[in-house]
Amino acid sequence: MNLAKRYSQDGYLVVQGLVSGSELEELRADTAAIFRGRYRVEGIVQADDSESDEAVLAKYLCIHQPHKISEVQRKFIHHPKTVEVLKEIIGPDVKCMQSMLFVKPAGFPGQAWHQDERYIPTEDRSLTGAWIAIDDATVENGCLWVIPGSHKWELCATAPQPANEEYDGIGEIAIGFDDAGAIPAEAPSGSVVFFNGYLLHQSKRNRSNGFRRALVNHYMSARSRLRWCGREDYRDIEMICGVDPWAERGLEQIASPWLRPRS
Ligand SMILES: O=C(O)CCC(=O)C(=O)O
Repeated sequence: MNLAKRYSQDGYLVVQGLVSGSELEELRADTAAIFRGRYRVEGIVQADDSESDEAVLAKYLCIHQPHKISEVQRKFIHHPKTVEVLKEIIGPDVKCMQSMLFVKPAGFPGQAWHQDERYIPTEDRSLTGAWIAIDDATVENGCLWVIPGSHKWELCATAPQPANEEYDGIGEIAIGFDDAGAIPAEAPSGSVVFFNGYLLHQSKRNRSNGFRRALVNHYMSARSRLRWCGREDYRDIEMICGVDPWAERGLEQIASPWLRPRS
């Protein structure tokens, strides 16, 4: 079965070996640089030379929109092999509106069940996450879990997160669905997990001794508008391939990087 057919059937794909060893090294080095304070980001404390990268990274869960400050992170939004898959599953015209760089150190919590389209709503259900495994992502260290086929459902209701030792306890959890079919999407480093914005997914606490680093970039069809962040059409985008039918609307600078709280 080809990639597009599998994606449309299951709502997600794990494509192994998309990112090379040297590219992963570059991502790891830039991740350390970001959290050591090379780029000025509110909340990131300038690391002392005597502190190891591990000691520095152990303080942080995730930074949103790192491509706004780092050319390395920005380059990975345009990663050619990732873009080839995006063209197959989204179509010829693709734009990107978000990046998130997870460090997820040992003991840090996961993200409760949700559907990304609830928060980043497209007009054509084209929202797609491309989740680059920088480290091997396993059940033990808190990989993604997905419900195959749930991308064909509508948006679920949500409720405030109840106390649960797996999650960060912040914000909402999707409710009113059967999670009996949930499976882990384990991904060796260098894999990319592509998942649809309606797909129910979660991650659990990192119960290993190491980090679970992942760079997640979010894409959608450039043909759809994006009602997001108070805009009728969010135009702080990067065109990835094809044509921007709304180019006459111009581009805006809206997003700046921010740290996701641990709990
Ligand atoms: O990587 C994770 O732990 C969660 C990622 C996620 O939920 C997302 O990208 O929507």
